[in-house]
Amino acid sequence: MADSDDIDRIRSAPDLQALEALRVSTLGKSGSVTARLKSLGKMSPEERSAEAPKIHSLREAVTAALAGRKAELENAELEQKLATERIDLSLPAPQTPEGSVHPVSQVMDELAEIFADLGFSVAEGPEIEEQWYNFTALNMPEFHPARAMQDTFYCRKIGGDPDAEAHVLRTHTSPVQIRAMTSQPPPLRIIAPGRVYRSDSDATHTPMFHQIEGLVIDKGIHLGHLKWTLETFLKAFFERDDVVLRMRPSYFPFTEPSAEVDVGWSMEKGRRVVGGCEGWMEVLGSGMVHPNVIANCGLDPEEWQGFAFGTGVDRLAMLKYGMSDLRAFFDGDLRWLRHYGFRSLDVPTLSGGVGA
Ligand code: 2NL
Repeated sequence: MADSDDIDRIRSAPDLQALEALRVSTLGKSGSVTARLKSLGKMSPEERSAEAPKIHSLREAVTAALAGRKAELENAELEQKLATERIDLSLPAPQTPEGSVHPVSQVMDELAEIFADLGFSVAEGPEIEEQWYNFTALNMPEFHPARAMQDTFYCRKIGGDPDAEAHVLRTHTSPVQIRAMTSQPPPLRIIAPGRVYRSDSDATHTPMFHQIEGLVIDKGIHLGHLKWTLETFLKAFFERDDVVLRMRPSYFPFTEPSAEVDVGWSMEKGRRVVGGCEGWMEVLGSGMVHPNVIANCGLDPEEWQGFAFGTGVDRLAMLKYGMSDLRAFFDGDLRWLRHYGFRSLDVPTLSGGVGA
């Protein structure tokens, strides 16, 4: 016969298994509570109306006690698990596929670090750019050859105003610097690394590549500042003190005077490396910011001067880490990435290069 003893036993069931046994022995097919419910059928109507409420409330009490104890025991089990199953975060991680840092990202980090030491901050801007920032402000008038359709990707907003001037995929990172010059007061020392786009594709050109440009705007800036900055940068980047620079007069619409910068190379162990001067190779374009550009940004060129330079990050990566094919940079070939990639937790120190 089920009674309050059953309820006491349920409340003190030591574990879920014992509790299940008690459920079967009370509410199960041949359980004690079930037996009492069945006995109602054999009772006289008077007896039944006296007994039925007691038996039903007993069944309810047993059911509630079972559910209550079950919740208690399950909670205790969880607490126990939480207390014992701790993860030791200092153990080595399980073997998982490991990615690598692309040489372009690595070189951009190295460049940011070198120029941070020289007091430059990193500036960013949109890759879909207005023509004014990409061309006009940079002293490239409407019919300048660099604006020709074959070099520039033009784009329009779908559903946008068809009469509005088209945007372009930025063809260099200079518009980032124009944005900096028009949005913050001088003096300015910034580098602008990032993706740029030109409609050009062959063995040595990809339609997307990476550029880094630098810009200084201050009072009394001259070519000497430019040459010292580039020499200091190239020595740090190639990790050699014997980096020799040669500046050749050149032309860019946004600088006057303009200079192309060559570095000396020499043969070491059958390979051409930067340093010494057995020959020259071009690494940078540079110059004094054109007075028109300074004026276009709302500054007085009599008061403010500056220098600027630009180069291809992909080419710098190839030179430093000895890759020969530009196209492999953007193939996403895992074997190439494993070979030339950098460990994700490697700090971009300057000691991992071929010059080390
Ligand atoms: C190259 C040459 C260069 C600049 C970029 C620049 C930017 C502003 C004003 C004036 Cl906002 N100049 N940038 C100047 C000279 C050369 O890049 O060969 N790039 C791959």
